[in-house]
Amino acid sequence: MAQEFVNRRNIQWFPGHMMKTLRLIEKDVKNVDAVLQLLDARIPYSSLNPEIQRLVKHKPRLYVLNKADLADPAVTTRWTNWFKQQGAGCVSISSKTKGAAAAVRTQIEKELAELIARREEKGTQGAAIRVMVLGIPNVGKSTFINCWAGAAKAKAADRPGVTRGKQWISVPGYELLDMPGVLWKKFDSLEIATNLAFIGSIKDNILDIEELAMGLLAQVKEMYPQRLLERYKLKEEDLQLDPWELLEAIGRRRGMLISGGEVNTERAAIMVVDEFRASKWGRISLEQPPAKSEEETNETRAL
Ligand SMILES: Nc1nc2c(ncn2[C@@H]2O[C@H](COP(=O)(O)OP(=O)(O)OP(=O)(O)O)[C@@H](O)[C@H]2O)c(=O)[nH]1
Ligand SMILES: [Mg+2]
Repeated sequence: MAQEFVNRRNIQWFPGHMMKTLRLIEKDVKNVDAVLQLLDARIPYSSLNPEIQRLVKHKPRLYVLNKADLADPAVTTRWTNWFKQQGAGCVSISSKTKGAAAAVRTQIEKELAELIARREEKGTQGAAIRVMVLGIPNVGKSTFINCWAGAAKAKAADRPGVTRGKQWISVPGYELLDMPGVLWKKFDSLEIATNLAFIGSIKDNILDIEELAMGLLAQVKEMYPQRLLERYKLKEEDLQLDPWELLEAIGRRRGMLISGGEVNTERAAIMVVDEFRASKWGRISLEQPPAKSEEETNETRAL
């Protein structure tokens, strides 16, 4: 449902610098001990980049569901269990919270127990463990590193494409490698593209903001209808409106009118998307882990 509103035209979301980043990852991954793959807790599956998977598959790795403070906690628990059932290390955190780095470090040390033991044997245990931090744009890689460092060492901001080159950051016992965020060339489905757009991993200026807002409303209306009703003081029957009319109803509620009493749908759309991203609708997960029966029929991305 939501997909039909976004990505109808050919969106150029894979600029040249992302190709460069993939090459950089391929080269530098040889020089690190482990990889942290940051995923967005609201869309763990859609934020799993198959290109990154391919490049780092031989390395010890840990999946980190970041921005868990924005996601539905019950769904996040189901996701971490799902990853563990697949035999993958996984931890959920909010990089805006103290203690996030400690939770990840404990898990890394579990994943790397063998390496650490080998170093102790060789007497090189003093050497810092090198960890590459990877993920899609805007997932919070630099914020996570800053959280670990306890200082704003890497540039971070609320838009995709902030980190432009690699940067090593030293913390006690570790060297962390911050990398630019990267997407992949061909999304498996429109649903994945749409989810990435909703959370702000694709640059907004190449998207149609009204389409984005309508897609989001269509999806959340199915999953968390109550949240929309409460936030925008809508009536139950408003949920029957089509997404364009719903956007208009929300704009009208907020008094976003232009001359002639028409709704300024662009302003309303910007507000809708901003409020979702700022978690004003409450904690929302846009993706659920596959049910057991689906797993057998669906092609699940190998972890
Ligand atoms: N609520 C919440 N916001 C977060 C969290 N982690 C990061 N952010 C916010 O997400 C935005 C993007 O963070 P960055 O650290 O710049 O993301 P990045 O992955 O380094 O992005 P690129 O360098 O563009 O690939 C910033 O506004 C952060 O404050 C989190 O756990 N919870
Ligand atoms: Mg960054």
